[in-house]
Amino acid sequence: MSAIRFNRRVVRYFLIAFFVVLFLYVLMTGGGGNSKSSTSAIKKKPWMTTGKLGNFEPKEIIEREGPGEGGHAHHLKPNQENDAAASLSAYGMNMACSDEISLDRTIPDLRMDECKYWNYPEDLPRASVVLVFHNEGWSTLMRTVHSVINRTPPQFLEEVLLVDDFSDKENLKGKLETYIKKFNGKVRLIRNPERQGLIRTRVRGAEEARGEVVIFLDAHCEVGTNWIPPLLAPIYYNRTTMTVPVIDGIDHDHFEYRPVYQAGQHFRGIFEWGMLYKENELPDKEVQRRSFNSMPYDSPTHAGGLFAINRNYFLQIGAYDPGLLVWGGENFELSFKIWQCGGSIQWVPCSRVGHVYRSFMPYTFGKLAEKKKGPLITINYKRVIEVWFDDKFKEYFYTREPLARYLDMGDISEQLALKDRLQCKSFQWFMDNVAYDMREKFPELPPNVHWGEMINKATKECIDTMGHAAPTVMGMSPCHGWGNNQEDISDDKLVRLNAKGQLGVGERCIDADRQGIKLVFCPLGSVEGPWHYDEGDKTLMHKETRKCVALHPQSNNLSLMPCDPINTYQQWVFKEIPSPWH
Ligand SMILES: *[C@@H]1O[C@H](CO)[C@@H](O)[C@H](O)[C@H]1NC(C)=O
Ligand SMILES: *[C@@H]1O[C@H](CO)[C@@H](O)[C@H](O)[C@H]1NC(C)=O
Ligand SMILES: [Mn+2]
Repeated sequence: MSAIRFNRRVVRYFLIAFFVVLFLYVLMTGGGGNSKSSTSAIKKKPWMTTGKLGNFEPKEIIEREGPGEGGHAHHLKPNQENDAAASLSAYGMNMACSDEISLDRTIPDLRMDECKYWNYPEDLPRASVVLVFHNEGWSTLMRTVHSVINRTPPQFLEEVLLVDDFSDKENLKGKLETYIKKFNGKVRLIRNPERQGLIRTRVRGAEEARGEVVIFLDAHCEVGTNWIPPLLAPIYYNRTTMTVPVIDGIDHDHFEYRPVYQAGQHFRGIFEWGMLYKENELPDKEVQRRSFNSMPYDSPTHAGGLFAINRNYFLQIGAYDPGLLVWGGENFELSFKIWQCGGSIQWVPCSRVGHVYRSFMPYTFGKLAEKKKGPLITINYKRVIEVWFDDKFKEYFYTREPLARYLDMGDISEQLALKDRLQCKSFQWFMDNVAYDMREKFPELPPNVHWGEMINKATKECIDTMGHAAPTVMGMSPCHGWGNNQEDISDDKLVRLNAKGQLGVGERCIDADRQGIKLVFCPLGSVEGPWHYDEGDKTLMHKETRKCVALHPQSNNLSLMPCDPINTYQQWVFKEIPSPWH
């Protein structure tokens, strides 16, 4: 009895002492976790100490010998060519080569020299690095994990979260679960019970992540020296800032690590009116805003795969539109939403991440694509522009992609309600204040006078890029090339004549020279073209030479000839494509 009573008293004193200590602790730290950022109103900005390495720079440079070390190319022996070719066609990258390179290999430090002298606050938020994958090759996936573990200060790494989008490769099952145990809980694996596609799987990763910040990387990356503090710092100062590392290239054949951009040159993400992602040199206005060229700068958009964002903020702004399908356009959706609804996007020169650019996309979308009619990516673009563009800008998209008008984008009322709830600004505001440099590269588009297939009166055949990329000569082929397969819409014969005489095919233009009628790169920043179409004669005249587009009866070749309006080989009619999806 007395022993028990004695124990109870000890326990009681113990508990009192415990709560007193806890109370004092809470008092001193200002409530811990969540309120930390609000109580310490003044946060020390990163500071540069020239000549003295920054506080998170590695203390020693690791050098290693072996295949692919130092980011050098690794070449297989001639007798391995079959394995190389087989893995290249199965994965879009040479896994036979990757498998021979250490998961801990060293890569070159390609940062600007200035980057080594920045100091960052010690209390940056902790990150979950989220890697989404579907049937990824083992060694590229695990090299991504190893590089993050090796090159991230542990106090900033909450976890590496692997999110498996329903892979069926055997080694990504039990073997993977066993392997990650060696990271003592730092690497966590969750799996989708069915295929969801990249976009929805990323959202699931964010929902399940435990870090204050989520950093999305592709599952075939290698992070660079001291990559994480510069990426986390802007988010630490402002939770509505999303950050993007500078991407380096890793060769898909021999895994050489090399810069994509020239040293010290900065680019930022923009787009053209068909919603193809483009990059533009950093405008002077942004250069002048910063005191060092190594500092982060604003960017209208981003390529999509690699970025860091406050987890709660990402979820608060609705993450990605759940109506987006599989892959594509989500980078624009997130960018427009962030900027228009009060946040910002910054590219961070001192944070570099290498990425393997695949030779092609080796996966099918399987069942995910079956339900929809028309090209998935254009459906996504249509959803994005219908939510975020003002009416005037929507027209530019439909001018550039006339068939998109027919596509069923599904219900966007939830997205419009979100835009309303978050009191987001107009697209005009975004163009004037954020993407102000876009206009000089991709001016506002004049309307199409005609669009569709361009049919020759004599042969009833259609002008066609013949599947070749610019610059190339245009050819002729039977009209209505898209057949009945709805997934196989060919844009090669979809021609647009605008009100300024420009003849476009996709993002390219049609022009003429001595060799014939050619598909060329459109002059950047111009919507004017060399053509005059005569609505009566149906001739297409080259304004400068005053000659007309003519088809040669024997060779079926195209060239400029002296105009002869009654010659049917010089007569062209445009036929709009009836909707292939109804
Ligand atoms: C965070 O960034 C946004 C967008 O640039 C800005 O409007 C806002 O004032 C910033 N908030 C703070 C606390 O600095
Ligand atoms: C037709 O065009 C092709 C490709 O440009 C060229 O090789 C060929 O010589 C041309 N034929 C004639 C008869 O001009
Ligand atoms: Mn990738």
